[in-house]
Amino acid sequence: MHRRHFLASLAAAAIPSATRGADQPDFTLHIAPMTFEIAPRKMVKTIAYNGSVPGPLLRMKEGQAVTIEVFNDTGDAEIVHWHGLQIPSAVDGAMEEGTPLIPAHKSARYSFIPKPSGTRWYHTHGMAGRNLKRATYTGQFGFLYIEPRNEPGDHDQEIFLALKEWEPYLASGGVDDDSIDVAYGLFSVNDRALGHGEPIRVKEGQRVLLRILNASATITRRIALAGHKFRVVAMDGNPVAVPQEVQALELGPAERIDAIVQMKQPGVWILGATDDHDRERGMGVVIEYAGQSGEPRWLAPGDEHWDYLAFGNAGQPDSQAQPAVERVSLVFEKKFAGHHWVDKWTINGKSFPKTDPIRVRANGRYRLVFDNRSDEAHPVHLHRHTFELAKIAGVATSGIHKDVVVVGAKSQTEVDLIANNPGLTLFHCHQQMHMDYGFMSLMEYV
Ligand SMILES: [Cu+2]
Repeated sequence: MHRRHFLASLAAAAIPSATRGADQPDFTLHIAPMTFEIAPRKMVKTIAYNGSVPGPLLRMKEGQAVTIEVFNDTGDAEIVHWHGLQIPSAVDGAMEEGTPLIPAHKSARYSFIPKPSGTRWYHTHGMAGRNLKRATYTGQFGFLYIEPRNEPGDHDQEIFLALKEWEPYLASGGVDDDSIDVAYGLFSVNDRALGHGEPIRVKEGQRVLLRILNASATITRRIALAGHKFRVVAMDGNPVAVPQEVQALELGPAERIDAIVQMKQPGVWILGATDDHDRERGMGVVIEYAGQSGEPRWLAPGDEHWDYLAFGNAGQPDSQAQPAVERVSLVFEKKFAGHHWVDKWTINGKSFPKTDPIRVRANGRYRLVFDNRSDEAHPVHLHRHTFELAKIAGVATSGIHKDVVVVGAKSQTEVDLIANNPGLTLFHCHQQMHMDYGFMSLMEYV
């Protein structure tokens, strides 16, 4: 049995028109201000795609060319990034790589051949600085799923869940300094706060595939499903070497996890943030078995430690068997900018746009060494490429292919990269505040 079921909000729009002419785009997006009801009489004003949060699910076939027309119906220039796709710089959706901005009240067309298959997403790639009404603080995000040529049909339902915070405001940061950080007033899974949307309806014995995205601008999220375990099958859309059952999932901003849940505990349960404050303010969704009713139950998971290594093979990637692996060291540091001011971030001692470019040769093999000397974790993202995790805090691994990796505080993560997509390539922290204040660099093919 292989039934596809989407949450109602995701099924809207964006179905390619069967009657389109040769010049018609496959998908159309409108960027515009909108208001949605996150809970009864609780409205959130934001900017989103096609009037929905998340934007429409863009479902593509691997290797089959698509054209997406994007109308910018706002008063500011915008840009859309197709996250996790191996496509040319001119359409990737980052102005630093040379993709043009879409001027206010104008449109642009993006044409590319979607690859690789898996759970991808799209989002604005604008800058925000201290203006939290812009960039990834808004509702400008949506799922982009690339169907593989052969999809294994081993689940009964497929559900897309985006985790998101709303009503951002600037607040004083940690205890040790007076840095400025971002805090939020409301939380949701897709467009609804916990308890105020339709539950996910399941039946005992079903295998439910959850495709989960952390669409946060700044927050790393830990989530659990009371009474159940997740079998992690893919990360950032790419199948993992060793699928593994865990009690809780952790996702940095922009990370995706595909996990299968075996429904074998009839009841009404909460899938939500393990952080009580954020879950109680909306970060969760109800899972309801057929024929069950009552108050949704939450049970905190154990304090199992989230570790990428659980999903990889022990030992180095195969690329290590090949000669000419060059090491590229990237040191991340924070520069305290002053009390009640936003910190600056540096890569090898410099902030963007002054950062030194990472120079690679086409088809060269590189070991990128992310050396995080700061006391915060960073979800670093490389555009237009997929890398393989090679070493985490000194422990070798292989078989985990990603486009974002959370580098722990005061820790080193090494990844292997094959430079197989020539063109300017952006590397940055996906924490919007870090990216906007210097944590960014370009990779150049020489
Ligand atoms: Cu960061």
